[in-house]
Amino acid sequence: MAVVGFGRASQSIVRYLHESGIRVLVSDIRNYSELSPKEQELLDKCAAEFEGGGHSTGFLSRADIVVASPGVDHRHSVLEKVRQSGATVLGELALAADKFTAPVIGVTGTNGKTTVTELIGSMFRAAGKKVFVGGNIGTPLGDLLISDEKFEAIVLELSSFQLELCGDFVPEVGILLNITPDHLDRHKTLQQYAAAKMRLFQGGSARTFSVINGEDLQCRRFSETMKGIEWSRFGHDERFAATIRSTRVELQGATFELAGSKLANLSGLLNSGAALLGTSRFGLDPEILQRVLLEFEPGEHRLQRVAQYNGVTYVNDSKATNTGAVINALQELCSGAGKIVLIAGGRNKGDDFRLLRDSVAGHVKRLILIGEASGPLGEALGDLVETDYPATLEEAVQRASAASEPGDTVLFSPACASFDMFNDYQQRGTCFIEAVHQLQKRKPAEMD
Ligand code: UMA
Repeated sequence: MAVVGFGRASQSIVRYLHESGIRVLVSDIRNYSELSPKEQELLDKCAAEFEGGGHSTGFLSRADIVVASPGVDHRHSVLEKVRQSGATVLGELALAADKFTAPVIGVTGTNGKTTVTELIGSMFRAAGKKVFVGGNIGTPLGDLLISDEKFEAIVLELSSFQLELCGDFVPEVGILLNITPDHLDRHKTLQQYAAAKMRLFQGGSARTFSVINGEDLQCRRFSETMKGIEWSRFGHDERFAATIRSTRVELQGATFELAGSKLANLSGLLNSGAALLGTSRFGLDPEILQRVLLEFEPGEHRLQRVAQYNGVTYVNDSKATNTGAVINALQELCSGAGKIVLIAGGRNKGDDFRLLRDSVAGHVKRLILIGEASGPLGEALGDLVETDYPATLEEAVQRASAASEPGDTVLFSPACASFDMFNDYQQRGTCFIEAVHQLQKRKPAEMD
């Protein structure tokens, strides 16, 4: 077998294949000298051969099966040629499809999937069940294949990249949270992006309990194209299986109150509805579920309130890497027209930034744009409000501070990937937080 791309997901797969006694070839665009000492050690131990500095048909077509990392586009010309030479190209989900020993709950959607995956994991844990939580969330699927633990449930956050090469993977429960444009640099069209997400339900409702956001426009549109599936919906409509009323979620005769919790906002309520519906077949105690919902702490870098400084609130939303997430953020924070200074930008993933026009016009008083996408963002939105183009995120925070007044919010919600200036969205968010704390040091001020 061969593995293309030697990142976190594939390193775990390489370890698994080696432990299974399979001879594995590894190909990566990085050279051996560019790998970290830990990666080199793993490669030396587990891989039979390494091809660095790019992928070649000659090297890869020596394998019968080629496993592509999620970040490697399977339409890559070399992979096309490898297919033509008779090899099978698949992703980690396809490799794992017949190896799951516990029910799998797959969670996908453009935004909110990490929160829902974490929430469901917390529900199982609180109910005393041994649960594996992994996938796109960070713990690679290969770790599950290597593990000796006897899990009672498996919760996987699944990206469109993982799903488009998922082979015969069919989960017991599939959850689709929403669809807005993302990763169009790779998928090219919204249809193709949605088609990848919809593969979660390829087993049909006889095999997969199919949970979907009943009020998301694109979810409705694309679910209608899949004939014969009985959808279980969550949303505000009382005919849905899980219904949101004010700060409550109701399903199967039980009511879950979210008031006072970190989930008591629009996306939190929808995410809770999805998690409750997705776990409804496992007989978890409603009292335990209620407690989990009230105590749940969403992860960092998602609408994270960093500080209040001179009456201005600073919010880190570095995980917002697409326009849909930024629209949500502006809607959640909606503190009145023109009260938000928005810092955005980074690496463009093919998004149409004009989708932000209504939200920016409705809520934003100043735009501060950074990174590779600052030009396209400025072209799409610059006529709506005054716009600045600082060179760094630190400078962006200083300009945002100067442009805001008491009662305003400075929101860092990039609408872009982080890789032009940072290693990942976590490092980018941490940089924003540090820059906000630096403001304190520049002038004496009061923090809450
Ligand atoms: N590489 C190649 N050839 C290429 C492209 C990349 O060799 O054409 C190599 C790089 O040199 C590097 C490796 O591939 O060595 C990177 O692999 P990868 O991009 O698949 O990333 P991993 O480190 O394996 O992380 C992946 C997911 N990354 C992507 O899908 C891009 C991680 O999701 C996931 O947490 C991890 O597996 C564990 O399962 C991150 C992500 O950004 C969070 N996901 C996207 C998102 O959420 O929007 C989908």
